Amino acid sequence: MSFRTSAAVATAVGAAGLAFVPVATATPDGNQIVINEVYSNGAGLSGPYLNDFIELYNPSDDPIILDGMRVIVLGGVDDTNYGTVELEGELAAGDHHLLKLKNSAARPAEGAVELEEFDAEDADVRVPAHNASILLTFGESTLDLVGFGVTERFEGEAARAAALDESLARTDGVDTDDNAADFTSQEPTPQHSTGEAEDQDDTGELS
Ligand SMILES: [Ca+2]
Ligand SMILES: [Ca+2]
Repeated sequence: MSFRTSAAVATAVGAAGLAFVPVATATPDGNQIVINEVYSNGAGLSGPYLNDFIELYNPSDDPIILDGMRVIVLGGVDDTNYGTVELEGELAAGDHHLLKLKNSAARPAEGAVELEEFDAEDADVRVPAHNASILLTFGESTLDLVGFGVTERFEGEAARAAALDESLARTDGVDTDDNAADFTSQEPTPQHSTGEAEDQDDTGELS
């Protein structure tokens, strides 16, 4: 007799590529770090920032230790690994953590700027512009997953890729485990840690 539970779970997120990627668990209580914004147009001709970036958010009421967490960037079409960022430190309740990624702009848009304030930097990691999946993991667990464009890895339904001068951002930090419902293309708002708990208003701006 064999038990296929694990295999079925792995298949649900597309088993190719990584050995095993558990299904991201819903965070209806808002008690875990979420991927809050993904800007993948650093190499584009029209984006306002030269660097790709990934912004994390702590929607909970308590500080959360980031040590041991990883952000993994995978290409959507073929699961190419675009890099992993190892997280460290602590993220206060209601605060953001900004990962500054690669500046791969060959012909940057006029007025595009380098990200000057951020929490961690990895100039070797970039996010594919149109089709990608971003995983937030801790050990063997996937805490959150965002897939956009053509990809086999997503929650619920993959989000549509952002417009060429915009980013994909989560609405109000809420994670319903449906990427298409939770993320929209909007003007980029790279937010870094302030070290203090803050509130987000309805527009995602700090208040
Ligand atoms: Ca999620
Ligand atoms: Ca933001």
